[in-house]
Amino acid sequence: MWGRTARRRCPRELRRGREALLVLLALLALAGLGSVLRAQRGAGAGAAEPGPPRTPRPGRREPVMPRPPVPANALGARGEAVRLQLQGEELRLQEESVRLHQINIYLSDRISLHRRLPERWNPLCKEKKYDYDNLPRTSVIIAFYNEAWSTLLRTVYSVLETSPDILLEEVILVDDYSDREHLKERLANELSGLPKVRLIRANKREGLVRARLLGASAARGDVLTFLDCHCECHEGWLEPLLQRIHEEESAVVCPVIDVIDWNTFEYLGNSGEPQIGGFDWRLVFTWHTVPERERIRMQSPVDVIRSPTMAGGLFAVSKKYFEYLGSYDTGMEVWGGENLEFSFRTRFHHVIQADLKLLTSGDPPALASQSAGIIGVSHCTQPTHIWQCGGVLETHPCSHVGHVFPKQAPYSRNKALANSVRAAEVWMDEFKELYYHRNPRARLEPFGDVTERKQLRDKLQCKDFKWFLETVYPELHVPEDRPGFFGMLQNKGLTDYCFDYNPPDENQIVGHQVILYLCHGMGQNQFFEYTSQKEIRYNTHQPEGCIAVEAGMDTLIMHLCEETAPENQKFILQEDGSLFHEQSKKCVQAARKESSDSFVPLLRDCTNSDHQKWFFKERML
Ligand code: LR7
Ligand code: MN
Repeated sequence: MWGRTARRRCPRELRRGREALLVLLALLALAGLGSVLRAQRGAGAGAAEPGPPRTPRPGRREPVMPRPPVPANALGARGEAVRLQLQGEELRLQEESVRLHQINIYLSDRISLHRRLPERWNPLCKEKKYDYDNLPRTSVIIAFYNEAWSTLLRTVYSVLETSPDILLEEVILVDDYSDREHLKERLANELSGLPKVRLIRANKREGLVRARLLGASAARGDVLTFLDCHCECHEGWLEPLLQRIHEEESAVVCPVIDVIDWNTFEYLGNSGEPQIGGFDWRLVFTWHTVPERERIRMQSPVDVIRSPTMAGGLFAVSKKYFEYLGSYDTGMEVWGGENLEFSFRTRFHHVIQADLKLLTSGDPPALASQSAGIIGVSHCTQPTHIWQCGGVLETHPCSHVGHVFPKQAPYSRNKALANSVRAAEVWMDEFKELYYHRNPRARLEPFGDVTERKQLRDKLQCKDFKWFLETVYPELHVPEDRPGFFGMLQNKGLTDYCFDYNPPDENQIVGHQVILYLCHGMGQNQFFEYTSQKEIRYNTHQPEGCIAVEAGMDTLIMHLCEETAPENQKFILQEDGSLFHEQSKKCVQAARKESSDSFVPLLRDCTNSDHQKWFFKERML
């Protein structure tokens, strides 16, 4: 890889010049469309007013802009990994760009804004036919805050160069009060030369929720398609989303989110089965494989996949349905929480009767067309059947969009907690306690007023969270949290030492040893639940871990929990506080780890020592 990328490097000026020439050629090619495009140009600073209702007009199926040729040997031209071999000042600049953006912008700036992406779709997707002339048109809304030039512009170009002209109403960029120089005049100028692109600027930092809503309120399309500002759309990404909303107006449809590496700009992801969204009891979004029940429901691998939740950044929704559902909670600041809040809300309206029918009739296509005819936002104010207003959240396997996942958060996300609390308070009923148990700090977080959101929930006659868990997300284990049997698991002999589990990789939680650490009372990695099945569950994360003892060993190791607890995962917490491992007939003891100052729980012959006594404590205080 190193050798290959080294060969692909070319002097910056030369490459820049070549790219500029290509862009110029492309623009000349566009000149024939001049009048149409000029009529649609609306870029410029200042808040845009919602335009007049659009009149149907003919359009082309070709992308809004042709993609200028990019030499195959240009850096990262086909989405492959690039690792620049830099020294001295260049290396320093690269590192500085990573510090500032948490993305290797030094490299991004050297990769074409018009690059091609490797095929990432299931071959069956190519056989799909779309009803171009009747599909709704979409406004693509991209909110940005202090984004780097090349990642932002690559997003815009990739939308224009992959979206059929006939389907794209406009691209609305919402500047969320950025303070970087390149996003001021220079950006406005650049965008004013692009067809269908509008720029709106917030007058203060709004956070992504209200920034997106600024865009939505100016949007003229029938469908709102939200994207983050560091995306690359794959060819054919838009049609499946719009086709689905055309079929069912209450469908909220996400593309498959492919990963663009923050350091090499490699376009990752595969054409296999996409993952769906869930969450853990800290209200952190998680990815899951498609459950069996959903695979049975799907007619083919290129059918939409229902998903309990979405990641949040990339989705399409009918504008009317979005408004009907109460758009977003405008009390949410900066970042976080809105994705689960929106997912809960959408799915609370999920078509449960349809599911039941489906089970009895076994005829999903008929059902789909039937509901497509009846479900309409206009019917929703006075539902005669619950499912008339049913919403559904889906991922379309034929729509792929890449997203740069930064190295770490580039700006403070300290509002995320309050945002999650708002979602929990409005939508989770008594289940919010399970969240608070696992994140005691959340209980203390000021979250503002949610009266209006609760009223919205009443008005829409939403189902409750119990229904959501049982119907939409049955895979999620619902903790029992019996009083006295959850929280920190503290030792009596050692002062202030608790069970602690810190897997090096959050996505790979099994296989590591449980240790003892000073009790911190913050839930999270010191939170355990003792279940009536006698498991000690580590269930702040997904998938959940259960403490096990491997044959002949004396250490406590995290395994995945199972449907029924296997013998090596069973512990009896006895009245006197001893923690008895049934299979080995031994007791858990707080012991010093060999040749170190740290402590671990180990299996030992049972004694009366306080080092073998344990008790659960919910909080520090
Ligand atoms: O104050 C802000 N104002 C903004 O306009 C903060 C952010 N933003 C913009 C920002 O420039 C970007 O375009 O909002 C967008 C999202 O912010 P990111 O890119 O920092 O968020 P993220 O990609 O880390 O986080 C994911 O979760 C968020 C929860 O609030 C949002 O829903 C993001 O859109 C979402 N991103 C995705 O779903 C892409 C896939 C990531 C995953 C999993
Ligand atoms: Mn993002």
